[in-house]
Amino acid sequence: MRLTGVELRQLHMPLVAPFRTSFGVQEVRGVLLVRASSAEADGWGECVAMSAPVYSSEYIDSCGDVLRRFLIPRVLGAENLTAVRIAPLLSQFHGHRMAKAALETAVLDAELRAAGIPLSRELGAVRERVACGVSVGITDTVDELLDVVAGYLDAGYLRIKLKIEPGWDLIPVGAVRERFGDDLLLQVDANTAYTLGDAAHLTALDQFNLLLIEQPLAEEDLLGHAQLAKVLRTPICLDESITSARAAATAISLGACRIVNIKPGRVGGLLESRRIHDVCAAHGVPVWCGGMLESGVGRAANLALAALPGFTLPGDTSAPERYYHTDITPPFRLDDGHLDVPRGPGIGVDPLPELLDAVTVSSEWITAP
Ligand code: OSB
Ligand code: MG
Repeated sequence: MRLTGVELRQLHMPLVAPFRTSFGVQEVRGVLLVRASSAEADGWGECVAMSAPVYSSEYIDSCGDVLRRFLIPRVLGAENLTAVRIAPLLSQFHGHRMAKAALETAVLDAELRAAGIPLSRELGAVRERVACGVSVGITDTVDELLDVVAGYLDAGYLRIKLKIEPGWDLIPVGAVRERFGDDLLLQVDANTAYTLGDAAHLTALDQFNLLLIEQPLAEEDLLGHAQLAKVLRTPICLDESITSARAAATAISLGACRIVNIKPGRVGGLLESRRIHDVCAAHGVPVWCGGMLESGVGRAANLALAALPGFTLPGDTSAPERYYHTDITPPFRLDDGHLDVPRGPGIGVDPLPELLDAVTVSSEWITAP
């Protein structure tokens, strides 16, 4: 395949409700979509970076800049381009994994569409539908949290993840456990809001029989997580810290985590995600598919990944209406707590032009000189 051009499209998608985490409140999802165009087919990739560098160091405009200046020009010139060649072609450029992931996914989608192969099959999926959980933001009151959780359980979600931070942890988590009972699959996500000095406080979470606590400490603090793991009964799951298969191997050997959240955007793409899946499987470490409030384009790719055999825990692959009044693709429907893995070639869904245009704030094409 030879790329004829790449489109960078910025979207503005209002969320159905503000989403509050330990790193801030989000009311609108800015989305950067990448379209890779070739004579055979076009492909789509969603960049998961947010508007500000509050989850990781990347943000939408940094991704747009590095894609425009460095990543796309390198890939546009290449003959016989395939998705597996993207990472080696871009290895000279350090970091910027979310930007690289979006470009790799767009090229992989174009390549698979041209060949008529579904992404799930290409990755090695073993399931046709995926068990779904939902990530619940911090609310103003515990009563409000209980109502929100009740609504998601009514909708059929199989697992609840509560966002926590210092001052919003033992009381809300205890209230949810008490109200919904011991059988509820419940976990928490701190998004790096604690320090090792909070270890004694965090051990009080052990009484709630959580599936896991996600990323209590800083992204770089693998040793801290290993220390914390010695005093916590609740398994530690890493999100922000797992930036590559190498990072996953290091974290597992240090004893920093017993479970891994895989987000293709954070780790540089679907191919690296599969390597992380394989490293974890080899160590007997369960994985689950995280989310970044994706539109239908990113969600479709996440569902294909989540269908791999090592994804044994329900992920944050929620249905579109949990995020948006209108998505840009035909909506995935939650059925008995599951979403179907798309079956069509590539990511298996197409953005609908009218819906896409309605939320587009800018578009630019980068073409070979
Ligand atoms: O830490 O998993 C996270 C959303 C944005 C950034 C980071 C995270 C999240 C979520 C929601 O928890 C995941 C989703 O439902 O897409
Ligand atoms: Mg997380």
